[in-house]
Formats: sequence, C-alpha cells, structure tokens
Amino acid sequence: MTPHDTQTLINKAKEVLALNDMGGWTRPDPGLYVHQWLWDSFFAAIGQRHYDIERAKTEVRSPFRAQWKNGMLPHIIFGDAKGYHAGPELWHCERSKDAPDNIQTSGVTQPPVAAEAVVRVGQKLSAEERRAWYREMYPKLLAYHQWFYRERNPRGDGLPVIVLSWETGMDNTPPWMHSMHRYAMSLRAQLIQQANFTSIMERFRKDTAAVPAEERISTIDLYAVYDLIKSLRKYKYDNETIMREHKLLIVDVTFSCILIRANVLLKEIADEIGEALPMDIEHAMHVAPHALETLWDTETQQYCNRNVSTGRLIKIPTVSTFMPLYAGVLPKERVKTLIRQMHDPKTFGTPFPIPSTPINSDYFRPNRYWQGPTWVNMNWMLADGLERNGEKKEAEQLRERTVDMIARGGMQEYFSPFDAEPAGAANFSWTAALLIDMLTD
Ligand code: 2M8
Repeated sequence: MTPHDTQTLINKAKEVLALNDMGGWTRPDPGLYVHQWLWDSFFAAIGQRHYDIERAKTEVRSPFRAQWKNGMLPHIIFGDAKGYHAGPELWHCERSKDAPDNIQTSGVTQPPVAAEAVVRVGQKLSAEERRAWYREMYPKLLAYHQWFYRERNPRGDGLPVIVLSWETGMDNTPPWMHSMHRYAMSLRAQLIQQANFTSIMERFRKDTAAVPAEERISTIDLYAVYDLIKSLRKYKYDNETIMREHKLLIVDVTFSCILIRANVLLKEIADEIGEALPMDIEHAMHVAPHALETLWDTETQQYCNRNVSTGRLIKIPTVSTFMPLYAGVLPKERVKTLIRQMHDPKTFGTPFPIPSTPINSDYFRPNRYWQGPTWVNMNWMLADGLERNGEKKEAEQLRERTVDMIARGGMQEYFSPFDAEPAGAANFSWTAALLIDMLTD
C-alpha cells in the first residue's frame, strides 16, 4: 500500500470515529448499536490515543461511570436512543442491589480489555502524566478485576465463569450455541423451535432492520438468549444464585485469556505507581495459566471452552483456540502447532484470516456474525499475542492481511474470510480505531 492510501484510510477511520462520537463516549455504529458497549469503547480509545489523547482518556473513563457497586463493569450503558433490540426494559437492572444509581445498564459484563486500553493510553503520556493516569484508573480497574474472583470464580482456579454468550462478545459462537441448545433452552424457546414458529418470530426482530437477517444471530438463538437474560434478571443478577441455579455456566477460552493478560497489565500499572497487588489477584495470576492448560484437548489439538455443569470440554473449534497466544508466552512447540493451524487451508488459512469459525465446520457461514466472518478485534489481539510470543513476522503478516481486508471492504463490522466482502454494521468504530492503531504503530 502506498503512503497516500495509508493516510486516506486513517482519515476515513477518523471520520467514522467522529460520526460515532456521542460526546463523552463512542457508539459502535450509527444504526444497530446505538448505546455504549464496554469492549467497543476500550478498542475505540486504542485508536483515538494516536490523535487525541484527551479524548482517548475520556473514552476509557466513560464505562466506569456505570461501574456496579460490586465492581462489575456492565457490557451496555444505555443512552437516550430508541430502537435497540435488547434495551433497558429487557434487563431491569434496578432489580439488583448492586446496580448503579441513575443510569441504565445491562446486567452482565464483556471481555475485560479495560487494562489494555489504560496501558495503551499510558504509552502516549510522559512518565509523570502516566503515573497520574495510572493512579486515577488503578483503584477502579482493581475493583473490576477483584469482582471476577469474588463472584465468578467459585473453583478458585483463576478462570471466570461466564453466564451468557453476550459476555464473551462472540454472541453466537458455536460452542455456546451448542451448549445453549443442549442444556439451557427455555420452554418458550423449545416451543418456538418445535412448532416452527421462527419465521413468525422473525417479524418481531428489531436488529434485522439494520443488518440482513442472514448476517445476524439466528432467530431461535436470539430468543433463547433473551430468555437466558430473563432468567438472570429473575436471579436479580446475584452471582451466588446464578452460580447455583443458572443452566449455562461456561469457562470461555477467549474471556479467560483476556483476563489473564489484563492481570499482567494491571500488575504493570501497580508496579509503576508503587502499589502491591492484593493476594486474590496474585493468587489468580499464579493459578490461571495452569487452569488454562486444562482447556487444551490433546485429541483435537485445540483449546476448548468448558461446560462447568458437566465438567466436559466443548470440542467445537473456533478462533478462540488461538487466544492463549494473547494471554501470555506459550511453549515454543505449542506456538508452532497453533501457527500451523492458522495457515491450514482446510480450516483457518483463508485469504483474509482468521475466520471466527473454521471453514470446514458445520456452523461455518462466511457472513454470519461470529460463525465464520473475520473480525478486526480478534486479529488485533492475536497479532499482539503472536508478537509477544516471538513471532514478529507472523504478526506483521496478520496485520497486513487485516488492513488489506478493511481497505477492500470498508469500515465494516465483519468480513468474509474468502474475499473481504463486508457484512454486519457499516461505519463500525472498533474496525476504524484498530485500523488506525495498526497503521500508526
Ligand atoms: C454484538 O453484541 C450485541 C449484544 O451485546 C448485539 O448483537 O446486539 C457483539 O459483536 C459484541 O461483541 C459487541 O460488543 C456489540 C457491539 O458492537 O455487538
């Protein structure tokens, strides 16, 4: 790509972020996701830091205005916009004693990329400014991380228990959909499915007004997710009850890896401002990498989610299998195995890698949301992970393919791994922000 192309792309990306700038926070896109999402905001800040550091700081601070009293950061903060398909009337967060006052949110969280954003913004500051920034953010981040170990880690193994596929951010990722169908379909969802009512229910969907139905989660999966949200609501979002009663409890590879990495970054922050991490976090940092290794399945040679209720691994392959590269430094042999799989033309080695589901999977559709398309945020984290695992060339190659994909498809939510055909929402913030980051650093 010529330098001119690069500048044009950066300018376009900045326009997208300006279009989605709601003042103190950035919405994911103008049509479908009209509120604030947790990891979307942190990714947005990672791009903004390159041209407006104060704006990036504001973005990173903004999710904390809705931090729950128990430390949780909610995955959606609702604004005034109308029309989102899973708005505050679905969640009723005021039923929880921990919900924040005077602000409407969802009742679950999302992958904890907060510490990543804090550190990336910190990299752009002078040493003195950075320490002030870290002093401001550290207590809030710490409260968030401690919430996982107090409320979501009954086994004490350092890997959090996830209660809704929406927490993973990979909403209809196959292992979750598989387990939901098998163990956690509400009576209503079963009836809709058995009576073949999905085409009728389709008419009531709001999300498919903005994005074609075949690019979104299927209708039956969406209604089943809504019902799981209603059951969390019934438990008043109380995690003790949820850990006991909820039908879908999963240790998720991607989520776990992001938390493992986030703790390392939290420690970096603590060290720089002369704070000692509390014992619960130290303990989690010590045990989590071992627990992560128990998610490796020697038979299929992949990292898998674990169904907490059955104790069994869910051996359905997805892009998550590569995320331990992001979590930390793996043995060389394992890194080589994962890289070989990334390049295998029968599975993940597509012209625009890395597909969210391998192309030989029964679930695979090139344009269906988290069941096939390539996502920029996953590639961004995996490139970072490859680099920290000593695979600089692989990392550069992945970033180049990702930039090329966006140059062809536009600032879209996701892309076909075959030909970069754009799908999902247009003018998508994290695609724009992470593109700026990849082209600038
Ligand atoms: C998607 O999820 C929301 C629900 O949280 C939806 O489909 O309505 C996911 O891709 C998620 O990862 C993302 O944060 C969100 C907003 O971009 O959209």
